[in-house]
Amino acid sequence: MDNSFIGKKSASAGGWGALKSCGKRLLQTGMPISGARTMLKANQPDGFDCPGCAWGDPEHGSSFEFCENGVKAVAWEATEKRASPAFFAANTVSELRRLSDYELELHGRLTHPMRYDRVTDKYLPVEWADAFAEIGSILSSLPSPDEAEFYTSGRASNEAAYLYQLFVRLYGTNNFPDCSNMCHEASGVALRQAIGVGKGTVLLEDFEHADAIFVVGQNPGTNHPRMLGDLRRAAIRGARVVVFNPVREKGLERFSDPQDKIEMIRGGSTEIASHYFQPKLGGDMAAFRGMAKAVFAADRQAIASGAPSVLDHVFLAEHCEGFELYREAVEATSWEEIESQSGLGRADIKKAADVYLNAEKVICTWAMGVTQHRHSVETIREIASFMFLRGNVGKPGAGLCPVRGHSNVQGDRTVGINEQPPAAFLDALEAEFGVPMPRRHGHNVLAAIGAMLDGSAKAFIGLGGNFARATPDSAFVEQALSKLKLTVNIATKPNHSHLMPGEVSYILPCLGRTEIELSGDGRSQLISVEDSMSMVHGSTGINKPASPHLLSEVAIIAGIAAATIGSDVVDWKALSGNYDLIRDRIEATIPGFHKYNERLRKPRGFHLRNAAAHREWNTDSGKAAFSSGKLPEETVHQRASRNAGQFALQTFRSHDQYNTTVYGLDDRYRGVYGERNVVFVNPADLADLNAAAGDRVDIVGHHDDGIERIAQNFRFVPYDIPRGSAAGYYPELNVLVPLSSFGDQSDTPTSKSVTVSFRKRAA
Ligand SMILES: Nc1nc2c(c(=O)[nH]1)N[C@H]1C(S)=C(S)[C@@H](COP(=O)(O)OP(=O)(O)OC[C@H]3O[C@@H](n4cnc5c(=O)[nH]c(N)nc54)[C@H](O)[C@@H]3O)O[C@H]1N2
Ligand SMILES: Nc1nc2c(c(=O)[nH]1)N[C@H]1C(S)=C(S)[C@@H](COP(=O)(O)OP(=O)(O)OC[C@H]3O[C@@H](n4cnc5c(=O)[nH]c(N)nc54)[C@H](O)[C@@H]3O)O[C@H]1N2
Ligand SMILES: [Mo]
Repeated sequence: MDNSFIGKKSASAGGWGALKSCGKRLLQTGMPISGARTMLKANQPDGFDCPGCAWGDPEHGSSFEFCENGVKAVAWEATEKRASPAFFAANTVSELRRLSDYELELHGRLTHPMRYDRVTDKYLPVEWADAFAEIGSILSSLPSPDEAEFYTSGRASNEAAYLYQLFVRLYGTNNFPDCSNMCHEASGVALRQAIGVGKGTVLLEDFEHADAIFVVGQNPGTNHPRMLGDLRRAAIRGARVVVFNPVREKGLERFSDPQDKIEMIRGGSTEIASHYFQPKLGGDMAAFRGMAKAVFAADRQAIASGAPSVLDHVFLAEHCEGFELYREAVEATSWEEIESQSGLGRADIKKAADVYLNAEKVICTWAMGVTQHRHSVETIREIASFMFLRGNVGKPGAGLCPVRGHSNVQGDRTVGINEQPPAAFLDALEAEFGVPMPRRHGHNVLAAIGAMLDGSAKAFIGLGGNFARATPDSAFVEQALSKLKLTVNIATKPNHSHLMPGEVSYILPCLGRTEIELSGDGRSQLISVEDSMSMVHGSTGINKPASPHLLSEVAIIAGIAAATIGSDVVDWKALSGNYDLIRDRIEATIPGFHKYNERLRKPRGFHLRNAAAHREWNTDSGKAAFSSGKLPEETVHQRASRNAGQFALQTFRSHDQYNTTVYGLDDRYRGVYGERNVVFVNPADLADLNAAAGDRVDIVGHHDDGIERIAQNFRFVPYDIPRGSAAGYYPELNVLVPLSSFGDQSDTPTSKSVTVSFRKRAA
């Protein structure tokens, strides 16, 4: 069997490999001469916010915050390749549909607004004014505004997102399916319940003071590479880094910092994780409960021996509610249950608990490995409860840190992209604009898909993103999109969501983060974004737009809004001509933005106050709330292990992709080259399956809804991953993620817990 696609794994993350990859990337994408200048301006006070990830920017960092995957994200946008009208003239939509995500986006930046022509099955160029007029007339002819779905992907700036929600609410609906519904929704829900605010409580500076950092269900080496710099500095000064991840991820093991000249010259690298635990998929709640059990045992022992309690009783008494119930729930959970569900031995869990006990200040970070399970909300509540035990929320060097995905996904939420808007926000909008706002809750991603499938939705507008490929059961979603009356995608590059045209369909090309946004009067506009640490900062593009026909997202939204609802309530043209005016409206309607325009122009921007970080709890009880639920009845892992031949599959990202955007076919840190249709399994499982590395299989989904789901022609890669677990790349595997499997309270598709088996393909 040909297994030449499996090669050497990088010895460490970062280092020369990262630099080499950057050089290659710049050459391949045909980045213009201004390329180097573009890179130097990323995440700098007078530059643009890197569209790569939502990790915070340092106050006194090196001259520029360099990161390999940031380079890819920037080069991807700054490419010289163009998906021009000639490209669309040469290919029918049916032909384009046969291309992979990778091949499709390789064609480069969109240059003209395009309208689908059913007769020729091609997209043809149109004038902006005509596009706005037709979109406006279809939207205003719908019997109810609730028949339209307004999707947002988390790259949109605060200004674009605010204008978008304002238009949509004035139009009359709260239908805001958002990428965060598939991402950190569970973090928002759980943290609002636990600490009264759906965001993390730490600042970047806290990483300089933490004694221990728990990194749970996250692969920063690929997805938040700049975080590795902070983890490395912490490791060097002796902080413990405790990882929970079923997969051995290179970046969490060793990192060689491209910013460190000595490390680069010596070819050295730094050990990141002091402890690396490999739980089974979905086993984190049990692991945290086990650690809490160990903490309570240590507490009893301390008290028995006359030592002080290991718990922070002042914090517990003054700030918390539900502690006793939590303690009872923890004590009532048996070690057998904890071990079987977490897949970790008692001794290992105690080791992790010891790190926690020996640290004064602890940070816990997490991402999709925690949020994309059925019981994610409960798991994050458990994490918060565990952190409360020693007062690790609301003090310097400690706290809860969900690491966000898209570079402005947190900001979009802050400025009103929310299908269940708080009444106070709607009141503020009504006061500011003098007209009633819709009060009915709208659709999230799953509800929007449901409405498309049952025919009650008639229109889809996408502000960025790739709805058809990012969502579960992608085959169904693609069909659902093509049944609509109107589909509109505001985008920078062509993707598969554009190839499922409704009756009337537009692709509206916009400027990217790196490009200069000129307003009506020719002045360059500043936009703003919010990172994972709630820092709001400015971003100004520096590159010439990819085409003279592009409009900014703000201008496109303003154009659609004016054509749909007119300009009586809001002067769309004025707002899109001067973003300061949009920010004035944000300041007037959203707490925390006082002196927005002034403070945005300070070098590092400003911090949105987080009440929980100051130990003010905006929860129902006014206290930090422990949760005391039972462990899940059954995790994906336990379910799969009941049936011979079944595995628990997670869908994650390779090193060469940004969500549905595939930059290349390699996954250097995992030693896979030139191939994305792979599935990682434990070598012992491979032997049991009588299979070898490189063997081809179909992956068959097992879900109790009678629908057949098969991902065809994948190849085995033996990997250091627990037995009974499997992993492969999204979006290719989204055909296996069932729409009807989602998180309790979060509605997040369970992309990290899919039950599958393997079927050998005939040679
Ligand atoms: N270069 C690059 N950067 C990105 C992105 C990108 O695609 N490319 N995407 C952006 C976005 S939108 C997001 S949301 C973030 C995503 O950032 P991550 O959450 O790091 O993304 P994933 O690749 O999904 O990785 C999930 C990690 O969790 C582990 N995991 C899976 N299941 C479990 C579990 O049950 N328990 C535990 N403990 N671990 C588990 C996996 O092994 C994997 O290491 O990154 C953002 N940044
Ligand atoms: N199976 C599985 N599914 C998942 C996940 C998973 O881990 N596993 N992760 C989920 C997560 S965390 C997320 S966040 C979603 C992501 O879902 P989305 O946000 O919908 O997807 P992206 O792939 O980030 O969107 C890429 C497209 O955005 C457009 N784009 C890029 N930059 C810009 C810009 O500046 N402006 C505009 N208007 N458009 C732009 C380009 O046309 C590009 O094709 O996917 C989710 N789906
Ligand atoms: Mo995400």
